[in-house]
Amino acid sequence: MIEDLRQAVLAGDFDAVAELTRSALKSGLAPSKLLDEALIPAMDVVGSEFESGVRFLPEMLVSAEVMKASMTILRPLLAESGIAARGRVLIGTVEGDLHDIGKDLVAAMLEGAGFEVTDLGIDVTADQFVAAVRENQPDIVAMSALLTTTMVFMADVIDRLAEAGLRSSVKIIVGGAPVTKAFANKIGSDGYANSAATAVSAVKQLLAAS
Ligand code: B1M
Repeated sequence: MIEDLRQAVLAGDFDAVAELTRSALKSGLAPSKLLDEALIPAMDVVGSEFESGVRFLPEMLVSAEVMKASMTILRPLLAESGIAARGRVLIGTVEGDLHDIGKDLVAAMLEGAGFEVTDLGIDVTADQFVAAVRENQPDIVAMSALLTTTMVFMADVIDRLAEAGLRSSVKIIVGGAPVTKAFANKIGSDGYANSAATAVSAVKQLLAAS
C-alpha cells in the first residue's frame, strides 16, 4: 500500500492518491508513516528526476499537487491534539520561493504539538514578516526556503526585524532542504531544524530556554 501510494504520487494520479491514502489509514497505517515512507520519498525521486532532465516542471507541479491532495487528508490527523496553546508561531516561505509543502508540514506538526500557528504563505517579503510580527506578536518566527537563491532572504528578515526593534521579542527558526545549521548560525537564527518533527522539538527548546 505504501509503495502504491509512492507510485501514485510519481504518476501524478489524483484519484488514486486520495483513495490510497484513505484505505492506508483505514488499514491502520499511521499518517506519519505515509508521509515518511511514501510521500516524501516520492518527492525526492521527482526532484532528482527533474534535476537529471527526466522530468519537467509541469510534471513536478502535478506531483506536488497530488502530494497536497494526500496531505489534505493527513493534515487534520497530524494536527489532532487538543492541548492548550503552548505559544504562538508565525511561519512563511521566504521571498521569491513558492515551495510550500514542507512549510505546510512544519505548520501542521506545530499545530499538532499545541502551538497556535499563523501561516503567511509563500513568497513572504521581509516587510511582510516584520508587519506580521508587529500585528501578531508571536513567540517564534519560522522561515522555510527550498532554493539556494532564496535562503539568503532569511538573513534579510532577521536584519529587518532588528532594524524595526523587534528582534529581541521573538525567537527565530529556519529550515528547508538547502538550509544547514552552519547557515542558520551564520545569519543569526536562534534555531534550525531539518524536518517537520525536529522543528517541533527545536521550537519547544527555544521557548523553554527563553
Ligand atoms: Co522546486 N526545486 N523548483 N518545485 N522542487 C527543488 C527544491 C529542487 C531541489 C529540485 C531539484 O532540482 N532537484 C530545486 C532547487 C535547487 C536549489 O536551489 N538547490 C528546485 C528548483 C530548481 C525549482 C525551480 C527554480 C524550477 C524552475 O523553475 N526551473 C522552481 C522555483 C519556483 C520558485 O519557488 N520561485 C521550482 C518550482 C517547483 C514547483 C512549483 C513545481 C514545485 C513546488 C510546489 C509546491 O511547493 N506547492 C516544486 C517541487 C515540488 C520541488 C521538489 C521536487 C519537492 C519539494 C517538496 O515539496 N518536498 C524539490 C526537490 C526535493 O526537495 N526533493 C524541488 C517534500 C517536502 C515535504 O520536503 O520541502 O524539503 P521539504 O520540507 C522538509 C524539510 O526541508 C523541512 O521539513 C520538511 C518536512 O520534513 N523543512 C523545514 C522545510 N521547511 C522547514 C522550516 C523549518 C524546519 C524544517 O523551520 C522553520
